This record gives sequence, C-alpha cells and structure tokens, in this order.
Amino acid sequence: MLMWNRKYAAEITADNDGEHVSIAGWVHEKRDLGGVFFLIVRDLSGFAQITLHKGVVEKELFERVKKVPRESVVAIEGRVKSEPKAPNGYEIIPERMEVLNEASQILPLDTTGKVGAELDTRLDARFMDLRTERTKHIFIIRSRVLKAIRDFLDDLGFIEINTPKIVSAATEGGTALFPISYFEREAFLNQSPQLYKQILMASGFDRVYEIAPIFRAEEHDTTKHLNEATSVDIEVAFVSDKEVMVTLEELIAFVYSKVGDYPGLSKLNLKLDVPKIPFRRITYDEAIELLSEAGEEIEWGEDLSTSAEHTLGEIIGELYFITDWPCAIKPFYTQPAEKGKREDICNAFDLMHPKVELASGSQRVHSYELLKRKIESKGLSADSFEFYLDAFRFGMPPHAGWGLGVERLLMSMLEIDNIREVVLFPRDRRRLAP
Ligand code: AMO
Repeated sequence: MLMWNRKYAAEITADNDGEHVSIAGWVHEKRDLGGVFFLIVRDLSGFAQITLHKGVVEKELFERVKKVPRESVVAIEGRVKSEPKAPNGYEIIPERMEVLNEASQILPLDTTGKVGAELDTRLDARFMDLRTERTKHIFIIRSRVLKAIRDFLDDLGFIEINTPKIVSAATEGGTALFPISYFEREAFLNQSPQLYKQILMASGFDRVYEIAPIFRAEEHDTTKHLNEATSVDIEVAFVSDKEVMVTLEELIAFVYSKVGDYPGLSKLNLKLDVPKIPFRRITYDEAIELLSEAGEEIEWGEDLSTSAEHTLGEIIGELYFITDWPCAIKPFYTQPAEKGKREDICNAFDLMHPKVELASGSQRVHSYELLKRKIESKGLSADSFEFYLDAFRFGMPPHAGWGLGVERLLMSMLEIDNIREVVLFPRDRRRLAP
C-alpha cells in the first residue's frame, strides 16, 4: 500500500514544489477537460488536486483515474507542482494510484453539497453525510465543546464520575422511562444521573461531573427532543443554587469562546459572540407577568409551554435564567425556599436560550425527613428510593447542581433548527438505526 508516509492535503503547500508525496482519501470530484483531467481527492484536512495531462502521464494510469467511481478510496503517489489556480496553491502530478475500495456507482448523497438532501436521507447514510464539510465541522465542534467542558470543570477541581445507566427507580418522577428486562427483575434505562450524583455528595467528593447519555421515553416527535441525549451533570457540596448558576454561566461563556476560535466555524457561516455574563435572571412570577403583558396567560403553578418559552425568548432575546419555580412543577429533590419566604417556591432554575431550554438545576433537599416526605407527596414509594435515601441518614452536606443538554447547547450555539443534526446517530420516536 502507498500510505506509509501519507500526508494530509492541507499539510502540502506550493513550497513543496518538486517533492514526492503520498496522499490518501476519497474521490470527491472528477473534471474531464479533454486534454487534461482533474481528480479532486478529499481527506480530513481538505482537498488536493491531482492533474493528469493526456499524452504525458502513462496511458494505463490515465484510463484508470478517469474510470474510478466518485467516493472510492484511493492512495496516490506523485510530485507536487506549484499551481496558483488549484486549491491550496499546488497540484499533484501522479505516478501511481491504488484504489483501496471502489465505491458503488449510485451514491445515496452528493458529498460536494451541490445537491441538497432531506435530513432523513442524510441520517440514513450518515457515514456519507459526515463526508460533507458542514456535517464534518459540526462534529469536530461537538468534540471541542466536550473538551472545553472537561477542561473548565477539571480546572475547578471537579472529579469526573460514571454512574450506572441501568437503574431500578425513576429519577425525575415515574414517567418517561424505558423499561428493560434485567434477568428476573424490572429495570430501566436511566433518565438522569441525579440520584447517583447526589449520593456522591455524601462521599466527600465535593464536586463531581458526568457527561453521559440520558434516556427519555418521551413520545413526542419534535425538533428539540431526543430519546437518547447527552447530559453534562454537575453536583457540588456546601453551596446553594446561586453558586452553581454562576458556574453554569461561566462554563457557557468559556465554551463559546473556545468554539469561537475554531477556523472551521466559517463552514457553517457563523460568527460566534461570547455571551456577556452574568446572564439576566427573572423569577417565574416575572416570567408569567411578561407573558401576560404579551397576551399569553399562564396560570400560576403551570409549567411554561413551548409557545410561552418562545414568547419569552423573543421578549428577552439573550441567554437568561428563570428562577424561583413553584415546587409543584419541580422534582422531589428540589429544596423549598428559606423560612420566611413562600413555601410553595423552590430554589430551582432553568437556563434558557431564546429558542430552547438548555439546562435546569437547583439547590437540593439534604434533610432525610423532608426528602422522604417530598418523595411520598409526589405519589412515589419511599421504599423504592431506599438506596438513595440511605445516603441522607449518615452525614449529607447541603448541595446543589444542574444538568445541561449537550445537544441543546450545540444546536442553539450553531443556530441549527433540528437537534438530530448534532447527534451522530440520533434516537427518536421513529429511528433506531443506523
Ligand atoms: P432536565 O430533565 O431538565 O433536568 O434535563 C436537563 C437538560 O437535559 C436536556 N434534555 C434533553 N435534551 C434533548 N432531548 C431530551 N428529551 C431531553 N431531556 C432533557 C435539556 C435539559 O435542560 N436532574 C435534572 C438536572 C439537575 O437538576 O441537576 C434533569 O435531568 O437541555
């Protein structure tokens, strides 16, 4: 094979004029101008132009290059020649070509992006969709986002954890769970690492984070919901909701600044402005008042509908927090406001992008008695939460945390309308393959 000293297309420049190189990649385009034939080879870094002059290059090689189907994988050896009109200012005059894998003639997608395709077609042939510049850069950005999140939290002294995804009890209430068969017992796919990250607060770890899949058996088929999503979860001991809100906004600004530096951003026609912190904070009461002024009536204690979120997003127009939620619409582990304040309000918050909810979090109940009462008041059985409640009986510090949807963050940051675009192989109401 010809790949032992393979160079990337973008590593070669006009300065390498006269040098002998090997490249490998996919046949992106073929252009036949009669006397001269151009083969554009694509690799992770970009494109290289292979130029064949009829009568100059060996006839057998000329014929083979002309015939190789688009999207086949090839390895090419040849000499670099400076050519100001070619991509990157050089062309390669080939001496050898090996077809490592020949592609079938009818392609599921056009990788040049000249012919658009429906999202479903793209997801069905995701391996090929990933060969297009735009999709490739979305996933390189996704990887940078995850690295930025880890760097940020590691620097703050957080410990990265992994908690089980096969569980016995619901986290966010009884609905939206995928049941699985676990030998002779009933089990579920975890909808959130909530209970486990809280248990770890009793371990003395103080600051933990997890980046992992969450499973939600939600029936609805929208552009913002997945049945398998990725969540960044943090939990911090000896702090309240106020402190973890600051961590969250600082993290978001840090991620924006890291993605803003990425040169491939131009392929998405985007320029990112790092959002100013602190983000605006409005209470739930203020939110329903703003909505009422805009003609949208929400009864106190009702959750905000998608349409209400949109209206608020239009009014506010930037990232913002909604705080002081009614306890009735927040999970059992949410701490009610301090004495003297309204008991029906909890120390909970949501982080909102004008188009979509990004995260939610709260100060947690750390009193065993109160937690047990709250579990029961939500109609759940305290017995099935024994493994969790136990951690609250032997020294549980006050703590707070949040969960941030990675796909929601990406789609909002990159101005992408459908959440499926930012997941390699999305799982939704209809899709279980690839
Ligand atoms: P919540 O249920 O609000 O909170 O989830 C946290 C964040 O996860 C993302 N998310 C989703 N993204 C895509 N598709 C879905 N079906 C989906 N469901 C949730 C959202 C959401 O804001 N235990 C709490 C967090 C905490 O308090 O620490 C929780 O899971 O971006």
